[in-house]
Amino acid sequence: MADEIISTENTGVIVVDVQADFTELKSGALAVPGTDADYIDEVQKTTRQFQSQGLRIYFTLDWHPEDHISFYTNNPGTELFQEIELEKGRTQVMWPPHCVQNTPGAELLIGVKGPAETVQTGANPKFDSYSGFIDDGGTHTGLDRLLKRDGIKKLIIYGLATDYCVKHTALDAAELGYQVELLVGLCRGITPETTDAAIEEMKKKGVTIIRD
Ligand code: VGL
Ligand code: ZN
Repeated sequence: MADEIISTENTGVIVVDVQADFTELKSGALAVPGTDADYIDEVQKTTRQFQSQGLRIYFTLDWHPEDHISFYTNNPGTELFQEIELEKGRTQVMWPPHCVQNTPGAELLIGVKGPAETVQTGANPKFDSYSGFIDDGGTHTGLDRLLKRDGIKKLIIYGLATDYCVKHTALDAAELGYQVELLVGLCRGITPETTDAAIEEMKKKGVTIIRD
């Protein structure tokens, strides 16, 4: 698979949030279905292959403080997975506490031998950030700047979760003018319905969906 996709040196790879709390393998707080050892092995293998072909690797990490707004435990009276309106036009799903900074749940499960960049998201307690590029308050994470510094024009994206961080990262990438390919086989979603809808939306907005 990796062989036919890659040809240029201006291609980057974004591996989205492959962290302990999102996996069944580590009995994570917000484990995404289908994230067993085989899944992690495949992400690991493909990512290393891309790197050995000369592509630059960018990892995003969900990286929340303990008092993050997206945790239902920080919003008294709310229930798990409820969607609340924080302010006019800004909704927030109530997630279980996950990916708390510097805890085992936030651990990145993919390692590469060569250089890679890591971009943290959701570190502001007041704003969530499904996108690896821009948080819900409009603040840039620095990912776009790194990609521009490296001369990246095309992005290969995969990881967790298809219906949240992968979707928003891919949509923002397309909107920012990158050519985007989504490797669906290396993505897992939280629910089938939102995952299907996310893939449709990405396709509609110019993301090339690659199924292997
Ligand atoms: C994510 C829910 C909450 C994700 C992050 O990485 O898709 N989903 N925080
Ligand atoms: Zn999160």
